[in-house]
Amino acid sequence: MIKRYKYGAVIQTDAVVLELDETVGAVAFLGQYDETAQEFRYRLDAEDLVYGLGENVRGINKRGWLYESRCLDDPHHLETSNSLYASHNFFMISGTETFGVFMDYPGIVSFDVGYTNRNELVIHPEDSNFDLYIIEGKNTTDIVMQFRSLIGRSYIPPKWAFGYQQSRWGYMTAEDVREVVSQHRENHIPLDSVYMDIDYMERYKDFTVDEERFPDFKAFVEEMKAEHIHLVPIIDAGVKVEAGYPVYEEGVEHGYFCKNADGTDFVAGVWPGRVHFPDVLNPDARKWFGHGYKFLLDQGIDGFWNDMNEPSLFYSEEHFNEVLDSIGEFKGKNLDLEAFSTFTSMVDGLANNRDDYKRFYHKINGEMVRHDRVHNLFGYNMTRAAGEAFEEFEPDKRILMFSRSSYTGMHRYGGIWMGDNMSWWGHILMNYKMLPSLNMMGLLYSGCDVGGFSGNTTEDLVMRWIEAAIFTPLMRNHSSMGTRDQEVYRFEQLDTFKKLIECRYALVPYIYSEFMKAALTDTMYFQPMSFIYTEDEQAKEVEDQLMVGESIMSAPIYTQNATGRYVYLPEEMLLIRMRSCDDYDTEIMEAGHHYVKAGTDEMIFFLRKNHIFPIGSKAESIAELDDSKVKLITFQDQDVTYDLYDDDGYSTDYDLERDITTVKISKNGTCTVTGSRNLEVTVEMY
Ligand code: MIG
Repeated sequence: MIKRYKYGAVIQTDAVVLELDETVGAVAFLGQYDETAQEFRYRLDAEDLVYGLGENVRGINKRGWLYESRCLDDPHHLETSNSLYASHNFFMISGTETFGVFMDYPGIVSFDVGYTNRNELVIHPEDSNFDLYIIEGKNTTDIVMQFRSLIGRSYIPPKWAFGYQQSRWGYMTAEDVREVVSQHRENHIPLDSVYMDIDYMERYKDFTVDEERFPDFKAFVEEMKAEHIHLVPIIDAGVKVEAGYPVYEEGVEHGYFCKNADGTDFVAGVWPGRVHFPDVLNPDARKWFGHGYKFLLDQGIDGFWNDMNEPSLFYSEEHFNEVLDSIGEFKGKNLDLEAFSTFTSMVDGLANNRDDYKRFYHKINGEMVRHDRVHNLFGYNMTRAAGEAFEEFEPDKRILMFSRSSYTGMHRYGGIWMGDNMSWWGHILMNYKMLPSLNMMGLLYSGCDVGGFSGNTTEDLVMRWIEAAIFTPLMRNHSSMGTRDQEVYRFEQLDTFKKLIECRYALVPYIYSEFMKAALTDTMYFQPMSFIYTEDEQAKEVEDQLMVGESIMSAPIYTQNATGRYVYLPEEMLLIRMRSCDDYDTEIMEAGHHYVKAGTDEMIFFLRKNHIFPIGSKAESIAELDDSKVKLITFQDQDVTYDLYDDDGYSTDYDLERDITTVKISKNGTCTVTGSRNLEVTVEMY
């Protein structure tokens, strides 16, 4: 049951798709909103767990930290960060009372989850205009499903986006991209796409391609398609200020950019230098910006990633000038600690300064709304611009789209990646823990920069990270300019990398099936163990193992030089230790704590008892995947069934009933297959 409470004059966020009547009176569970302090307070009992808040640092259980929903470009996020790139204001309390809360509010809001007082949760928005939804349900799974039905169905990418993907900021020319592709193809390392970072554009101008570095782009896209490679260009939020550049000229002419208080176009600095921000909160401007993607669609492009859309500001022109004016005062000064830090913070404070959010405006329903009031909606609406354009231009085709920033609602138009992580062992775990929290928000197509974005990586780190990401829908190796190269062919153990990536392709039948079922039934693909083993006290504390779909429990290794790891099994399970698609060993393990060995070239995961795990075979691209046969690995002592979903992978015509093949394996091992597909199966029974 979902109740909606309304406070003040709400600015429509379009997060929610269901229209619910307003409930009046004190809020269920949370009680009275304190208008003066602008907060809700909830007393946490010792055993209460808190789940949710989407993209954020720290644990799956969010207790013990202060989180602030403020979409922020923070490339060096640490355990002490309060905000990351996206804002997701949904959380659940599970314990003495079990319920979900969605704070539908477009401005900055903080969630103090037992940080100030360890037994208190405080929700504090910057102003008192919001919709609050309280969801009551049987358990966390039920609450998530209700929340998801409230916010609408998740975005579904094309099937090729489940392949292995290679990216790096620094592929400057078509030749560089060709080299990456041929290294993979010649070494038979599977690959489905190569990303194009900002350097493909003419001086960082959206919807342009540099003709010198990427001559005859359309033909190049074709050439890559012939190799089963999809090129995925980046689109940035800022539009370069440059006379004669059509996107700039059109935006100015129609008033489609964000404005200063005096009605002139707001100037910020980002990649291209001075830019204007397209006012994607204004439907006309959004439509116009979305139409920009057509330039690339027309050249055969079928995937994009949206960047810098928090929006990230290197500086605002106004603030920059203020700093320049005051900086002169420091000339000849004897800087003590205080003066020195004042000086450095003036310069450091130029980027992503909160005060800059008060300098510009959006046009919403004909009214000028200051940016700070709607800050968290920008990335969502940039991606929505693209999504609405895809519906218009390619209604029957799935286009890959994921964004860096988001707010609830954006999950209907694209997925997200987790932004700029570091090549740190600790970030394998940090990113892994975010997966179930993102799934709760409907962000099913997500993943992180495998191998780490900033800092120099190492061969073993990339290898362990690939293993950790083996079930992640978005599996993209990406790194920053200036860091050590980390395409897998750069390393000595190339053959091991090849085998591990082949495993990914063999797992795609399961990954895709579970992903699609989660998307079409508003459920989660990655779940905390405690969502399944609800009565298991120990499971509530496990933060480095996840349930993946209905059959698998994953347990990645994320420490340097480890030759194995501790795992907790809430029930008897089948260990699968995999080196390649056809080289793995298995072991039935009883419930409890174990130390499981796994060399750097091996990954481990577990099959739940009385569940079926379908695996396919290796392929060098998704297009070449043989979907006519699967091997069913089963560990059972009773009759079991599995619904294997598959479809054409490219069209938007999905049908849960039609596209399911049901396999049933009886206790004595006989297997029956029902459904419209001709599926050849072999059974490997334990
Ligand atoms: O300020 O386009 O998160 O993935 O490679 C850096 C260059 C801008 C940030 C993205 C990253 C991308 C990089 N971008």
